[in-house]
Amino acid sequence: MSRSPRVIVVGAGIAGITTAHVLIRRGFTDVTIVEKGDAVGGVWHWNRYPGLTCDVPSNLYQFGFAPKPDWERLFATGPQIKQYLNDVVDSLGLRAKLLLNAEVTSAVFGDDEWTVTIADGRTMTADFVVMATGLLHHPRVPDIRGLESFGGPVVHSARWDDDLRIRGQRIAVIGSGSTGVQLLTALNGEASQVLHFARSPQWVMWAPMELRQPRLLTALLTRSPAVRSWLYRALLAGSGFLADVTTVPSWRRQLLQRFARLSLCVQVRDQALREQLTPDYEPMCKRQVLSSGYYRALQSVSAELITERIDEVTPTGIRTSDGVHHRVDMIVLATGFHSHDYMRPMQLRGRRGIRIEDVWADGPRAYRTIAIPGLPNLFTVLGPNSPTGSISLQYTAERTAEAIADWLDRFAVGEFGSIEVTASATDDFMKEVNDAMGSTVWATGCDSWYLTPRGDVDLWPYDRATLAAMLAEHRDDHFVFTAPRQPGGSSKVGEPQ
Ligand code: NA7
Repeated sequence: MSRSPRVIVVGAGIAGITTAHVLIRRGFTDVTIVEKGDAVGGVWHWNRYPGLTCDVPSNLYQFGFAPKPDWERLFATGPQIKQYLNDVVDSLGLRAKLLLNAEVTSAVFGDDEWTVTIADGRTMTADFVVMATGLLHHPRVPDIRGLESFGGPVVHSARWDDDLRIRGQRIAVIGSGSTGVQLLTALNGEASQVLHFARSPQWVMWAPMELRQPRLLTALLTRSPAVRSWLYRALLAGSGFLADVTTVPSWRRQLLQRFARLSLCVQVRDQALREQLTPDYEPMCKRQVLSSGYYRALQSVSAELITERIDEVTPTGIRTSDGVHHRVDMIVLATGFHSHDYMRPMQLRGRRGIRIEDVWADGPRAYRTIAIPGLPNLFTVLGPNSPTGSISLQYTAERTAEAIADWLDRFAVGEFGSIEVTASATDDFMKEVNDAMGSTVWATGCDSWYLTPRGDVDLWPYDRATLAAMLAEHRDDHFVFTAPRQPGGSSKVGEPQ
């Protein structure tokens, strides 16, 4: 018996685009990508604040199956990446598979199939659901007293409004992660004054973020597919350095950390300001911020650093805990995301009605980033413990999608009707991962968006080869299967543990 699986991919960001392409490449054409936004791109669609730049080199921040030879800059801007993702969707023919403006509100499993409901009430059924819903998706609006009383505009970085007036305004930027640093740098100069509220300053490592891609390189990459593929593989191999320094304590880690410290010392000569800007944790413990212009911008007359805690927002400004009232016309919240919500708040019900809130009562967990006990025929791409801080996302998504396609092959030839990872295999994996996390730089004592509410590091503590090997290895003993549906119902061949 052979059967072509019906697949719904939720999310049209990097993970969703990769999954849809890989599945179609592997011969599974009944794929629908369901996207809540009105365009593809995920974070690159939702984010469009001034200064938005990717902190991964452009020639690595691309799909292995869709290399772009003519990146304008070594580190691409948000609009350039958004354009690239749109171009890829068109060139790979994925547009026809897309359902935009379609927020999934629930997904319920029963009788070996998923019923997916869209916000407008439409329902769809599928044999498999792939959650490619991303991490940095739900803006975190801080609970600051009086915020709602502010008389001017308050905008979160991920919901930027292009009509906002910047010129001549006094603007408060709250938050000192990559976003706050990029915003402060970009707004400085155009605004009359930018106040950076950085309650915990971050290490800001110097990198040539504005450097243009050399014309010769563009010409070579355009003309020669061999050079293109060589460069991509070289960058992928080179990025192993990042996995190494973040996961293994070594002189290499110390060297890079020294460079982060040096970036501050060289660019900020004023002793008092330097002290104010010195974090109380190790470089790279949080997601490392890269910038070539932040420290310079901060030292200009139109910028000010405020490290005092915010006490309250008033109708005309922000009062800090030292009692000083800072008058501002506009407040920008660069306060990050609820990064561990993944596919929630959608209602997700698996086997026998089990809810994702119950499965994840102690925080997000998945087997090898890809499968969740209790949720048969559902896979996650860039799910919990994905290597967000160390390995190419595009590479990871492609390997994950290939693993999913391997299972779909077996479904298609009638080997099973449903597949579900066991709780014990997931527990063993989570224990292994959490043990390995101890030697990573992310566990050296700082608070970051990498940490789950329980304090676990939601990242990948191993190298790329281990990731590829774990995703490619299919252990039947880690899963339970039900037999393909027969006319008249499905027969169980195994019970989840
Ligand atoms: P991040 O890196 O999560 O940074 C959020 C920032 O907002 C961080 O500096 C927080 O300070 C600050 N924050 C959060 N709540 C408050 C309140 N209530 N008061 C003052 N400051 C606050 O988010 P980003 O958007 O910058 O970056 C996310 C990722 O996107 C980035 O790492 C790149 O991978 C791309 P805290 O550190 O908690 O003291």
